[in-house]
Amino acid sequence: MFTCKMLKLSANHIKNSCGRLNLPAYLHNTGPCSLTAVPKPRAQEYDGPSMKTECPGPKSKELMKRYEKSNKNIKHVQFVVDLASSLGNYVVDVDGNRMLDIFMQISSLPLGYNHPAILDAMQDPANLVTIANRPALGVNLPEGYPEIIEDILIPIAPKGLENVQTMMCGSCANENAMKQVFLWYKNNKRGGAPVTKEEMDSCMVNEAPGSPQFTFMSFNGSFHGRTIGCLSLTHSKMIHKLDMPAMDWPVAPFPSLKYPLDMHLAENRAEEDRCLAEVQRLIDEYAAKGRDVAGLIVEPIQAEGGDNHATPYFFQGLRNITTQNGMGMVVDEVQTGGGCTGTIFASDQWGLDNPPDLLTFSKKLTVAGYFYKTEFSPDQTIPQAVNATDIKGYRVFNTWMGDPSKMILLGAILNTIKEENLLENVKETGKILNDGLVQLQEAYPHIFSKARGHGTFLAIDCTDANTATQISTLMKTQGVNVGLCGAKSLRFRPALTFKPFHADIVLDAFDKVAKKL
Ligand code: PSZ
Repeated sequence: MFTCKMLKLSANHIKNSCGRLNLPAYLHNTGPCSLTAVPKPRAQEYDGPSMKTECPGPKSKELMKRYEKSNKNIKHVQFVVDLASSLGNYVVDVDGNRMLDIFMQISSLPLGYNHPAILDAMQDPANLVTIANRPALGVNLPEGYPEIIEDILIPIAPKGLENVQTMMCGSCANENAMKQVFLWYKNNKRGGAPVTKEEMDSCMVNEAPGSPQFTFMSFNGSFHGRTIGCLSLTHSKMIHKLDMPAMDWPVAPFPSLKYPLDMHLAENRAEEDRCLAEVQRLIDEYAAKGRDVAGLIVEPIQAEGGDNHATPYFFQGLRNITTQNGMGMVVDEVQTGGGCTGTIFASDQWGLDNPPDLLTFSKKLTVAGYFYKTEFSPDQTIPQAVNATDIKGYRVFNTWMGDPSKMILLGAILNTIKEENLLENVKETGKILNDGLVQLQEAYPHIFSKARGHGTFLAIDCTDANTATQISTLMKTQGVNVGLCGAKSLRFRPALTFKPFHADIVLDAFDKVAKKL
């Protein structure tokens, strides 16, 4: 059954809301269905949410049980998606429930479901060979790949970060960005001295000096991934970390600001100064223990941790401190990147003269990886005066090192962002949604507070964790799929194609839910 459906999809047959299989929905305005034509973009979309059962419904529950026979790690699955029927901003589940999706696969679908530009790219015969043959990019570079990188990724590179390394996921990008900082840091310390035999021997048994006692700084409330290395940088929820060994690395306070930001300027400035002072104090404390802090990693907005904001002043401060202490600075734009804050990267809005050294991405950019300054390139940090064949290259490496087929998707996504003026749309719709959330918290101050964000990357706090969970469940009964983050926040992560009329549907649903509480 499953294979059959996937084949149908790859043959570009999308099952429309009537359950018929026919030509792609966006080519036909099929009368009896509740698909309405939207003049631009080409894609049609449903005319609103439609709930048929509770969510998860009986079919979802049955399929989840079946899946559990072969995978005992599914307690977090919320419902089973009918991908073929999902379209644009609407996710459809196997019970026929159609929800306006403002969580979008954990903030990772930039154009919503089955966008024609993506379907077209996937079925373009010119792309077939790239989709069919996944190369090991580190050893057998496919002809045409350098041009793909130059044409697609380099044009969105942040100023000053002229190199890019693709990877497989956000955690994988952060792991390798961190590695590049450690290599750079050690190279600077070595100052051209040759690698010693002791270093080469000791690294093989995880001991210093070959495995240095360097540390990496991160912030309270951060999320940078769940792999063993990244987990020591992650501090948003206990459940991510419980029972896992962790490195003794410094964890600095992230500013706890008052919202709206522009009404608490003096207090917020003092709080950011307090955190910056603590960053420097921790660097000194660790250095005194012989545990140099080689770099730090920070999210522009702490997303999983509860949409915690800091101002450009704070990030400028971090840039100054890292430069003064000879440290690398990594900005994690895995969740903030891809246009949802109104610019391709949120850090584009900081206006730093000296940009961060590395910037990681994944999610909405579909391809994962990081941009980096040339001085942080692994090939520039090869130690001198050792047998060159032992160390040359090969320091940041794995089997795939990315996925060219996903680059095709990214090309279609970036073209669409431009053609459909989606960054402007994000700003416009974001303002409407944010204004609506502010009105909501004024109308229901006992339930909602702290509406905040940039573009459509928005959040609002609820009274407590239980209320937040209850509201997200009730929102589903109204046909809106909204995500949670932090201790008691609801987060908005719609597609870039989310329009003002979608925002009205969401705000209306919130109003209905709030009245019920
Ligand atoms: O619970 C989880 O494991 C989740 S839920 C959402 C994420 C993880 N986000 C992934 C993420 C991120 O938001 C930031 C800022 N940095 C790194 C990551 C890790 O990316 P993936 O999941 O692709 O490894």
